[in-house]
Amino acid sequence: MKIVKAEVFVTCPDRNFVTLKITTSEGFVGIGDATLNGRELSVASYLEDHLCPQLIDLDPSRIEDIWQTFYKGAYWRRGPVTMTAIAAIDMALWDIKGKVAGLPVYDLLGGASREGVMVYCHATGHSINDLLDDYAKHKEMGFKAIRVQSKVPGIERSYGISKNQGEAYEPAAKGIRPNVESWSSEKYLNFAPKMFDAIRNKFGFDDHVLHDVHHRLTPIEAGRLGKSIEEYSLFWMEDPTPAENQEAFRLIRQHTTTPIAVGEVFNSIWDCKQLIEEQLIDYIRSTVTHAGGITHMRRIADFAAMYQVKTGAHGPSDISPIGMAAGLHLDMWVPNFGVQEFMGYSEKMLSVFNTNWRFENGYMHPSDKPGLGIEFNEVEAKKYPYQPASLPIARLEDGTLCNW
Ligand code: CS2
Ligand code: MG
Repeated sequence: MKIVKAEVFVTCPDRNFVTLKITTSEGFVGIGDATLNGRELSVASYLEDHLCPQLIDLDPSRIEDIWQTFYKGAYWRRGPVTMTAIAAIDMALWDIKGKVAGLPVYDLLGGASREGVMVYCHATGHSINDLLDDYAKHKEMGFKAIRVQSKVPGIERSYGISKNQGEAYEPAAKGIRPNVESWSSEKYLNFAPKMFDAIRNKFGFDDHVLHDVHHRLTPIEAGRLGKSIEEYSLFWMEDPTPAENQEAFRLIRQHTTTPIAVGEVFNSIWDCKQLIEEQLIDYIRSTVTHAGGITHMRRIADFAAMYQVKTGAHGPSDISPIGMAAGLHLDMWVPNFGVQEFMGYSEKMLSVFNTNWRFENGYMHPSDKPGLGIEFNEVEAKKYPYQPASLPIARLEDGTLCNW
């Protein structure tokens, strides 16, 4: 069997998604997610102008050899654009392999290690009271793990809070120029413990409560935060400080036992090697879509298992349902599973991606259909052309550019 066609589709049902479709000489079709929020066209071009022409006539069953060829053969290795492009090809080839074998991808990886994948949702509020209402709503929906984010008094617009209470959150605003949001670590550090205190006082300690700091603190501030919220027993505090300097997490570890999750912006095992082998983190957040696909994410997960680090994959709505489906297959197999983020998708998004996954009582299952178990509707996709969109930037009160 040979690859005879490799096509890239950029569509925008409420937000931009990039999809790769690989067709073989025997009519098997595989699909992969190549979405990189705010840089979609960069990945689309990397695929269309460089990798797709090289795919023609290759044997689709040789997933590892194709992965190695596009990783080592690029010379300019790693980076989010390169690794997202490779990931899309990898996902599509695993999808084909499953369809040829008549098996779901998690079965090809080694079979199910659990009955279902525990997922966490997002509860947000423009005030602590709004957050408590949104938390109760998600608890009612059956979620056992809930991420909490609230608007911080005195900070007008910052990560994780939609413009109007209750509307779906999409960080990338339409248009080529990023929105400017604001930040104050001092206001946030004084406020955060009150948020968790209100959640635990009202709902108790049975649920898993998570929180995303989103790279915005210095290491010592992150140590202060972790220490100040230990009594609330978080499942994790995420991205407490930027992770380019992996040893910065040694300082956080010296001050707090609050578990740490990092890695959604990572794209290879090298980005997290020190964090994992020094056990500076408890969960690795890297995803199939941005870290080289199932083939590379499986390597990262196995390396993490040696150090008792669990997976906690990124799962915002700016990873397409194809990437989510591929991630759920990995989650079903991976022995050192922690939790899977599931922000959810709009009706319009799901009109383009026909999923077969199941959600029940806080757990998800990718489906037992052969391959990834998801279909891409090209006719619907054509209704929603690409729209330029950019992630925000953030500035301190004195105007200094800071981490968003
Ligand atoms: C966030 C993401 O879900 C998360 O943990 O960090 O929503 C992130 O801000 C977006 O994926 C950026 O596109
Ligand atoms: Mg995050």
